[in-house]
Amino acid sequence: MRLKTFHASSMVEAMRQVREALGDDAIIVSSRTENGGSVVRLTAAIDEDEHMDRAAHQPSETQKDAPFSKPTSIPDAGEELIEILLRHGTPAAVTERFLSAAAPMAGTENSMEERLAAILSDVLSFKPLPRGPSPRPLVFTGLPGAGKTLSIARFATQAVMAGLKPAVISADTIRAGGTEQLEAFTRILKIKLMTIEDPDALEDALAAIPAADLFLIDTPGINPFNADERLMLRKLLSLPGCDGILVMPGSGDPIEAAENAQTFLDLGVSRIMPTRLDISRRFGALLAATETTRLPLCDASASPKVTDPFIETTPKYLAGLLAAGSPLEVSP
Ligand SMILES: Nc1nc2c(ncn2[C@@H]2O[C@H](COP(=O)(O)OP(=O)(O)OP(=O)(O)O)[C@@H](O)[C@H]2O)c(=O)[nH]1
Ligand SMILES: [Mg+2]
Repeated sequence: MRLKTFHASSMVEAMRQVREALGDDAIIVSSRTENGGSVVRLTAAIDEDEHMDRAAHQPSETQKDAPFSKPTSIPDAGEELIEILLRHGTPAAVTERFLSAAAPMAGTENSMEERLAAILSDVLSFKPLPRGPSPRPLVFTGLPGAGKTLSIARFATQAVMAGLKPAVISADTIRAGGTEQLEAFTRILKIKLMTIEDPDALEDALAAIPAADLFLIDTPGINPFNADERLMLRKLLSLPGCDGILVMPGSGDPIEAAENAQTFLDLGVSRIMPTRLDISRRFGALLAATETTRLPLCDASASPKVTDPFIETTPKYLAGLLAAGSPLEVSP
């Protein structure tokens, strides 16, 4: 699989260049406009080497003459990387960023997985959850059903097992059953669950907690297209010193995941926690969301069981996940 990028003054012209250079079998992997809409940029992929070789050695008359024609061929070393990223449905713009980071590693003896880990550590950032006491309240946010409540219950369980005293507050008091679900866990852990009816009450609720090592705050699932819900979350995340975590399933539509992550970044989150890795096989959404927002990745969830620990998301783990396509085949 090879990728090639074309610049032209119109979509018709760009498509003509793609067909001429790569043939009718080329697949368009992305299109966007640049320079305020005056330049169309198309990235196309082709499986057959001979098309690329022909294009590389014999640039067409159109490519030579067109003012915006600027084909970019991907070095051979990047092919395996492109295949992995395409398999995960990674958007072309994100793929290109990975390829740029891969360029200095071309020709090294390292395995694909080692190179991928180096690229991931270059392009993305990683910031695990606190392992000990932390005064910064952690606010778990995300779309409905993302895994916020389970992650809080898991974190509280791990904290109690480590001899820490977590405080848990739920702001999910509107939805029927929102607090009851969390209370079922806190009761077992002998933690008193506090609830708040509106975002303004959060600061007072925290001040009322006598002593705790960790402060975990559950929030209702947010519809990113609903202004009232966004405002409610913005208020919660305006709590001084808090750390907002975007809890996000690792798979899904990559473009939508990136757009949603950007909305949550604008609302004030500062990390992404991937969930549902055990029931996902294509992780382009995770790559797109983290690369687009530059938000660091924290620990991941790969199980519906509260007693199963989080997995520390490291470049090595993520590289294994992308290469294997399954978290079950990768050790943290
Ligand atoms: N298999 C699997 N299931 C998960 C994982 N994380 C969460 N779940 C399940 O997903 C469902 C939703 O999880 P919740 O923790 O209730 O999600 P939430 O974000 O709190 O949902 P709302 O409060 O309704 O917005 C539950 O059935 C969880 O058991 C995971 O990593 N793997
Ligand atoms: Mg919940």
